[in-house]
Amino acid sequence: MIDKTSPLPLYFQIEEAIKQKIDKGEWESGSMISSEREFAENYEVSRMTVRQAINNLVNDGYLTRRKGKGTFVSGKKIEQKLLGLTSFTEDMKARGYKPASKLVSFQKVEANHKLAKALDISQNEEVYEIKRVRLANDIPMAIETTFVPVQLIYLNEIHIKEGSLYSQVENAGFHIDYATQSLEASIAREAESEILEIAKGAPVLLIQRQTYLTTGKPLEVVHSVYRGDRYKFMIDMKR
Ligand code: 16G
Repeated sequence: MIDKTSPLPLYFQIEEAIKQKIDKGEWESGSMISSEREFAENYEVSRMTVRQAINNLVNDGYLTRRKGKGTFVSGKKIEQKLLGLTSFTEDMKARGYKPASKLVSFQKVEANHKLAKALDISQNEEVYEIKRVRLANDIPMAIETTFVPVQLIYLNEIHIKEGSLYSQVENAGFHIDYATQSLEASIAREAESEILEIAKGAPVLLIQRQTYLTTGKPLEVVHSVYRGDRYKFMIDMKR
């Protein structure tokens, strides 16, 4: 497996060997891999060499380190097309994952100047501030903070906890029309990394969405932090 006479660096050969096992499905996602010491003994290389291979695979998203637990084979990235205006619940169901939310907080707060402007309400008007961890098959995918004007719609905390915001809005007779969304790269801060079960400083995607109803009124402003190792956004382009 490892050819010490090869001009290819040893860490690279180990990396390729591990990648193959993952790609062929011999090592299933979620399973724990051997320790650095075991790898080093098996391959008869130094632990430094093993560490370098594993670090590269963690950075490439093949492996995930969990503090105090070990190193695990990552799940496949969820591919989301940036096409229609869909909700997290719809996106996950469409992919065969079980959507769920952990409600971190649900409260009414006064809108600051910037938020009021974005939601087309007066400053200091009340907005729902909803913080949720969004999960797919019980794995945390994103942290989402949603702001919705209180005057616009009554939101039920239990429903938000157990179900979908968009279905609650639509069941109340509103029609969601369109959204503008931005995506940017960032790194997980300490609190985020704990919630998302990733390392501090791991890559994340910051997504901001502003959604409008068919009446032209803004429905929501949403700030989300998505795991960079789990999410891949796809865009179709035609010339
Ligand atoms: C998605 C939206 C978010 C929306 C939520 C509703 C992104 C980046 N964000 O997470 O703006 O509030 O779906 O989901 O896609 P729900 O209906 O399942 O509560």
